[in-house]
Amino acid sequence: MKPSDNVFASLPLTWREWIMDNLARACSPLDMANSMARSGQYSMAAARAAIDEAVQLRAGGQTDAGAPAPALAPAAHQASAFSAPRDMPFIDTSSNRIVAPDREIDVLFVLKKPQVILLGNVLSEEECDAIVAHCGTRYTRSTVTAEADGASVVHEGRTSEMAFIQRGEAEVAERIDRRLAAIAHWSPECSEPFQLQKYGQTQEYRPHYDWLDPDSAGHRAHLARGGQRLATFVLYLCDVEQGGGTVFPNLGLEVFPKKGSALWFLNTDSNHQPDPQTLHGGAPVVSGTKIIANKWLRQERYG
Ligand SMILES: O=C(O)CCC(=O)C(=O)O
Repeated sequence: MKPSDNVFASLPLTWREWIMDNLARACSPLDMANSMARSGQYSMAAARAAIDEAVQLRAGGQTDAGAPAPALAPAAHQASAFSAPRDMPFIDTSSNRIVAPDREIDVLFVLKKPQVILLGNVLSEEECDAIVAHCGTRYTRSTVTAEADGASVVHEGRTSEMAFIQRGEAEVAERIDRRLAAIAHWSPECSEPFQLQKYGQTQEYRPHYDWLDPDSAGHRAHLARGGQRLATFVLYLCDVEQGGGTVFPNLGLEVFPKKGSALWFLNTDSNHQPDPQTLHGGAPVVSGTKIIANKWLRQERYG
C-alpha cells in the first residue's frame, strides 16, 4: 500500500480527525499506526499509508480532515513519516571486552546486518546452575502465540518444555537482569521475565520470528502490553553434547550452546519495524539436554 492510494480520504471522518489531531499534537506516527492496527479495523500497512498521506496533506497546508484529499505525488519522491530512527537497545562492540558493572564480558562474534552478536562469559557456571536449579521441576510443554486470538497454544514446531522466572522471584535472576540491562543500555523494566526452554533429545523449535506481527490480531493483544520485541538475548545455561544450535536459515548461521554465553540479536530495524532476516530456531538436540533462558527487550515498560 502506497501514499498514492488515497487511503486517508477513504477513512471515516472520525479516524481522519483523530489522525489530524494527533499529528497536530506531534504524536509519533508509528505509535499512531500501532494504535490503528490494534483497533482491529486496519492493517499496519493501511494505517501507515493513511498517516503518511495525512502528513503530506499537512505539509501542503491542508489540515482539514473533512476536505477531500487531492491526488498525491508518487510515493518514491516523498519522505515517509516513519523514517525517523527511534531509541534502540544497543551493545557496544567497539572493544573486544565489555565491562559491565559486575562482570567482564567477551565479544566473540558480530554480524552487522541483521545484528547478531555472540557474547562469552555473560554468566558464571554457578549462576547458570542456580537459575536451572531454581526452576527445578516447574517446566510444562512449550507454547506459541496463536495468530488468531493471541492464546498460548501447543504447536508441533516447538517441542521443548518451558518455565518462567517472574521479576523479584530470585536474587540471581535479578542480578542477571541488571547485567543484561547494562550491556544492552535498556531499562530492565522494558523487558519480559526470563523464559527458560529445556530441550531433550530430538526436541526443537522450528524457525520463527520473535517480533510480534502488527498485522496479526492475536499478536496485537501482546503488542498492547509493552510494544514490540526489539531485541532478544538467548542465555545458554549448559553445554550440549551434540546438536541444539541456534540457527538462522536466511543467514547460513548456526551458534552452538556454550554454558555462560549469550546470543543477542535485534528483531527490528531502527524504526522498530520487524526484520524478516531474523528468522531463527533451535535445531533438534541430538544428544544431551539443552537449557536456555530467553530475555526479550520491549519498546516500553512491560507488565
Ligand atoms: O533454542 C534456541 O536456540 C532458540 C530459542 C528460540 O528461538 C525461542 O525460544 O524463541
